[in-house]
Amino acid sequence: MRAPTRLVPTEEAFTSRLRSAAVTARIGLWLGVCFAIAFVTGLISHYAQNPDQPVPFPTSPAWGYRVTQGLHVIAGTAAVPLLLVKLWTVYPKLFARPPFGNLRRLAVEGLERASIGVLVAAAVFQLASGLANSAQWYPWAFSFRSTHYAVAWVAIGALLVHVAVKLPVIRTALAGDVDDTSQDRPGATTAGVLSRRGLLRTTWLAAGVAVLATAGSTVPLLRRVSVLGVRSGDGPGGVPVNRSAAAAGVTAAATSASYLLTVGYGDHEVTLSRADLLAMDQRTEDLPIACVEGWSAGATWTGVRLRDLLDLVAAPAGSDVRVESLQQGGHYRVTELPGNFADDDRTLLALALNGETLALDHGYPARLIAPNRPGVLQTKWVARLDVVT
Ligand SMILES: Nc1nc2c(c(=O)[nH]1)N[C@H]1C(S)=C(S)[C@@H](COP(=O)(O)O)O[C@H]1N2
Ligand SMILES: [Mo]
Repeated sequence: MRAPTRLVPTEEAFTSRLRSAAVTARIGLWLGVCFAIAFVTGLISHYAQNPDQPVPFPTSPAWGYRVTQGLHVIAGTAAVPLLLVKLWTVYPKLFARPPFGNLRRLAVEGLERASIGVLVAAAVFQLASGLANSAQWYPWAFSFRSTHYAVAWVAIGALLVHVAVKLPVIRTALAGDVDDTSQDRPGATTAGVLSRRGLLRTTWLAAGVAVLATAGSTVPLLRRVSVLGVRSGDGPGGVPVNRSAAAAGVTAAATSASYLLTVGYGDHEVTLSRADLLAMDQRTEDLPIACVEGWSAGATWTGVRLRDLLDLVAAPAGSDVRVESLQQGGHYRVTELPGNFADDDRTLLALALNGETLALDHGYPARLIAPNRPGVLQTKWVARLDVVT
């Protein structure tokens, strides 16, 4: 007689031997490592973009933000295949019959399921929103940065609870052999061609391919293999362009012959044309530009030291500076440059990039470039510098 077809399967209906605690725990371990790296580097990035820093973000090493942001995106990318396979290994548990007969066990299991629900939702949200952000695709109305930051705490909190609850299972599973059959569920099949080791190897390979396909946006040596890398080297001077002058609506103002930079401190104001800027002492610095969306590029910038411009209005040492763009709207129209960045000898108002006049899309007539600073804060098409303290 045939068993009646059920609308909802039972946990036992999933018979693949590939699903085992041994596999889940091994993938979970690496997923945990990826989430830990992404969490810490994410906190660093959030802090670097915070306008009110109790302790100023350091200006050295100049490549620090480039490395932490690159690691953030690489860890998040590697986590995508790991999370998918891990969810596949455990999703039959969704169909496990809750212990209805035992109220206490029902309550404990209910709580555990709820915490896993929160973890999965937060993890999927972080990876999906992060991936969309690195592809510069914003199919939502909320602020990416504050939401990604808030949900990061939810994800890491739920992850810690999950690890604490599962610790005994994790320890046994990691200590045992992957292909140990003694803990197989009754009815588990070995049908199919893949072994557990094979599944794990395929998973590591998928994570590796995902990283190689995207990491070239940050790691120059990988540029050629990173077919999916966003913004890997297009743009004038070999440096990617994030927002073009046309998109920012600044083309007319930036190419106008009447362009003037204003430097202000209290009621003291100095205005300079691009020719005036070019007549000042020119400095050349090798500084990377590292976008929060994951790409970064090293470049050689030439221009006027920001501190030299502040000296024209006798701004005191350590002054914070408000940097304003010719752009009329947009999030990055105005940024605040903390005193330690303003006073750093390497911080320039750049007029040239890689030996050529700054391209319009890179911020012509003049753009800010400072060491160890998130790309979003490297203001292009600078119109005003105002000393604010
Ligand atoms: N005025 C202004 N400056 C800006 C932006 C902007 O949209 N407007 N984008 C920022 C971002 S997000 C990045 S990553 C860098 C990129 O500089 P690039 O396009 O010259 O590479 O510029 C920054 N400066
Ligand atoms: Mo950016």
